[in-house]
Amino acid sequence: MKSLFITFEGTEGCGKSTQVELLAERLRALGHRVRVLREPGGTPIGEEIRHTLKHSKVNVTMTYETELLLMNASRAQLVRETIRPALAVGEIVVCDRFYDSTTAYQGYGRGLDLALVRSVIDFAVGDTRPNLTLLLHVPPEVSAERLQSRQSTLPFVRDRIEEGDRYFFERVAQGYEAIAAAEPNRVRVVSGTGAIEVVCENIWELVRPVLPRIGRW
Ligand code: Z5A
Repeated sequence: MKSLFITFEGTEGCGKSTQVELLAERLRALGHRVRVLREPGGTPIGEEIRHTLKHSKVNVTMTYETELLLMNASRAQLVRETIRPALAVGEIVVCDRFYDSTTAYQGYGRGLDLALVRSVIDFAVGDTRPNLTLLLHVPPEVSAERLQSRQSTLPFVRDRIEEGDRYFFERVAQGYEAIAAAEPNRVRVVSGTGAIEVVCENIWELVRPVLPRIGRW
């Protein structure tokens, strides 16, 4: 039975969530069974961890080490509770962020030792690895502009990770560049600055060749 595991990555406001939904819609229209997930979160336990990481009142004292472990606790649960069972029955799993986010944010952004970060990730995911990772690239000013216009339409909710300074987000962006350079076959960089439909088409060109054939396994 063939399955496919696709992850989306990028800095905030790059358009991941928008493109995850569009891709899932397109795949379902072709008859694929698709599971859309997000990190941190995606399971009841993971969603509680997400709240602790992002919005909880007590998270102001959270250390970077705790952040690393909580991200990967959520991930370990998601991999075993949802991703592996879905892949085992031939579903296409599309996940909004996965372990490259940890390398970029906790490794490059927070400055935690990269070898240590890698070993925590390895423990959390084992051999469950994405077949294809779509890294949406937008310059920081586009990211900031989109987040600002979105925030102006929503009630304010404090998010601890978004409180990082400009240098933190610059390091995260450099981290993504390094990840893409290290694994060019898995990690494909897509410009996220064009119109939503154009980005969607560019993503489709990368996904189409790796799709499992329906009904032929
Ligand atoms: N994190 C971590 O540190 N370590 C980890 O291991 C993991 C995560 C897994 C999760 O936040 C946070 O956790 C994130 C990384 C960290 N922190 N930060 N900062 P999240 O899940 O709440 O949010 P996010 O992943 O950062 O994504 P986002 O901010 O929601 O943005 P997005 O999904 O990339 O973009 P979007 O929601 O699709 O689009 C943003 C807006 O732009 C929206 O109004 C769209 O309508 C608009 N948009 C989208 N595409 C376009 C185009 N092409 N043109 C114009 N406008 C567009």
